[in-house]
Amino acid sequence: MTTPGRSFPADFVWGSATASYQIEGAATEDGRTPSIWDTFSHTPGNVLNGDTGDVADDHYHRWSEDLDHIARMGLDAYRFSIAWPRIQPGGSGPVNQKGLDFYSRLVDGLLDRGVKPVVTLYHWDLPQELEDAGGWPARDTALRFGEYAEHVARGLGDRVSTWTTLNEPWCSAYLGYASGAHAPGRRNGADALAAAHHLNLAHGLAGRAIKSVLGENTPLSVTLNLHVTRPADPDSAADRDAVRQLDAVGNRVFLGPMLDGAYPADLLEDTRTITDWSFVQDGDEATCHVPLDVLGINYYSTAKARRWDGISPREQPKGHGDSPFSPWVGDDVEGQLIDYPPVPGPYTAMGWNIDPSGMYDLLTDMSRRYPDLPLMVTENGAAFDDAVSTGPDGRPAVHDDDRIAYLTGHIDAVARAREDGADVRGYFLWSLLDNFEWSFGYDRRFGIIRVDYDTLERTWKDSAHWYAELIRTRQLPAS
Ligand code: PNW
Repeated sequence: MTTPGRSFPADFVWGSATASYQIEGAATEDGRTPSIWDTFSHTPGNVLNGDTGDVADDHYHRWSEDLDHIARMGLDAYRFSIAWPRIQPGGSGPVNQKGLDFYSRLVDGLLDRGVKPVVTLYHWDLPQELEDAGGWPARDTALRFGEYAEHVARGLGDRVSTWTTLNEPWCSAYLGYASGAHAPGRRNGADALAAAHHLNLAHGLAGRAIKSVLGENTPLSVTLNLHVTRPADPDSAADRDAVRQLDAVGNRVFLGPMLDGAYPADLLEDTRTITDWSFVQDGDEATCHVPLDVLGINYYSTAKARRWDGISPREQPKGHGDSPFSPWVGDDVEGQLIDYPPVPGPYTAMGWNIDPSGMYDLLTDMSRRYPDLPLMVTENGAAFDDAVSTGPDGRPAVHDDDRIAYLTGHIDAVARAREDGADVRGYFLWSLLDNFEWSFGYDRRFGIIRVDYDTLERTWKDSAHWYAELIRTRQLPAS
């Protein structure tokens, strides 16, 4: 892969991203109560090596040192998430001041260093008490989320540059309630679709709460992991229809209510055997449709789809139908007859294929679908098996050329999409630090800063130095 070198304007936002449960640790401190990820990770068999977020990167105590890294790297903005169980232990009721104070210090620390705080209200750490009361398949959870958003908006106020309601509701709904790969680990297709709706509703209620507390001009966003799926055989009408179906159930299930004010008709039709959608009440779709100022897009890789005629997923040959992109591995979803054939490599340590053209296609496609909506890449990055050597100074060194190549290819794709008219305002690299990679625990490292999990020492990988230079020059060097 060669790239010609690209330049970016001075106002293009360069950032990096993290999430509360993945970095904070301090799971029981200052009044925090368990989230579904505490329960899930402490249940044997759910997370590789039995890892939990109890300590993680200990960012809760080392936040100031981490902000110094951010400042030294020259980041324009930092995207982090707020742990709901720190703000409202149990998920409802008054604010826990100590929990709020942590984020208040963090926001001030960023502003002091000239870095814009980009807040995500929900990056998957649902208070366990709300899960016990039904979780996202229950309507009440959305109502509680609206109240939580109002508390945080009052607490952090106009110090926040951009408010993001949800991170990747696809993962919350489908990995949480259909495949069970993520917390809370439930497996029921109807519950997953009810969860998707209540996440949409939560987005609308939270967005409205934020704008009513802080004013209509407060920048509002949501981050979606939109799926780029291609037909296994482009000449097959059946495969193309499988792609349409996945676009409906994976992408338009969120884009529809949030951006168009209605669920797509083909989605409702395709999922009739799973649910009658009676959880959508009059007025809900209008509530979900709160004006957005920027759409956050997370992109990592692509998938292929093929229609299996007349073969239920259970009868498909082993190894198929278990793509991370397949939500339909729970029960009672026999109506979904889609197979995911392997995609060609190269792959990252996640087994995800490396395909920058997916980034280009996604950004240009979204700018065609929503021409007036600015876009922001809120996550992109890669896990690799980093080799640690000893540098000339006797300190650890990580020469992660593979990560630099991945980033180069994808940032080049962002530049090409911009040249071709996509209004992409910025790029947030996932992730600032190695961290708790959900069901893969600490085994998969996405950071551009290495974390030694014995000493919690931070070390810049080569990619961190490379990123700092890109930000300083606003130039992607030719490669
Ligand atoms: C995103 N999948 O997660 C999240 O926003 C991050 O917290 C995470 O660390 C990052 O991407 C890397 O995984 C995903 O299975 C997790 O399709 C799983 C999937 C997609 C996104």
